[in-house]
Amino acid sequence: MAAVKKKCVLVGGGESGKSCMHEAHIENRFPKPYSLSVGDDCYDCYVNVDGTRVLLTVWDTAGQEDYAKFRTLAYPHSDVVLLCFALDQPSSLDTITDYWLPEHLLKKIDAFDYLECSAKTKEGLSEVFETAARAALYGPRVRKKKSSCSFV
Ligand SMILES: Nc1nc2c(ncn2[C@@H]2O[C@H](COP(=O)(O)OP(=O)(O)O)[C@@H](O)[C@H]2O)c(=O)[nH]1
Ligand SMILES: [Mg+2]
Repeated sequence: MAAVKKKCVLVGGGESGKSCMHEAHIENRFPKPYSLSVGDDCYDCYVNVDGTRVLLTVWDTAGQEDYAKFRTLAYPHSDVVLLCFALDQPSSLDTITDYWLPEHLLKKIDAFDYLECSAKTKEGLSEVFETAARAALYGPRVRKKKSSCSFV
């Protein structure tokens, strides 16, 4: 069965767990020691949703503000953006509305879904990428004029 190609971008502050989530998903291991992402890293994975095989290219970006110009190069043609924050740092959730949505020029969140996962225990991990593929396939719940990209 031919796969439908979709692009997924991970954004969120430095240390929100993006790289661990991405590595736990592809390598099936929790990375250590801590490594700082500086550039964009991307990988392909196949996700089956509702009978459709999706080839999801996932871009892991660097969250630090210093890398904003570099990071935004990853945004064009995204089908879905995963807005990440650390569950054990509630203040990192504020950065979703204060920093990450404005960087995507959106005024309020209209996310396709909200999910929690652990890169360490793998709990909820595959559901994150299944939902990302589903959001990429079906598009935003309410289609915006300037964007056909979904946010999770
Ligand atoms: N307990 C726990 N720690 C995590 C989890 N995911 C990431 N971390 C820790 O959070 C820190 C930042 O993770 P990292 O993936 O590098 O964040 P990034 O900067 O968003 O890519 C590291 O010290 C990780 O060990 C998780 O699911 N559970
Ligand atoms: Mg990282």
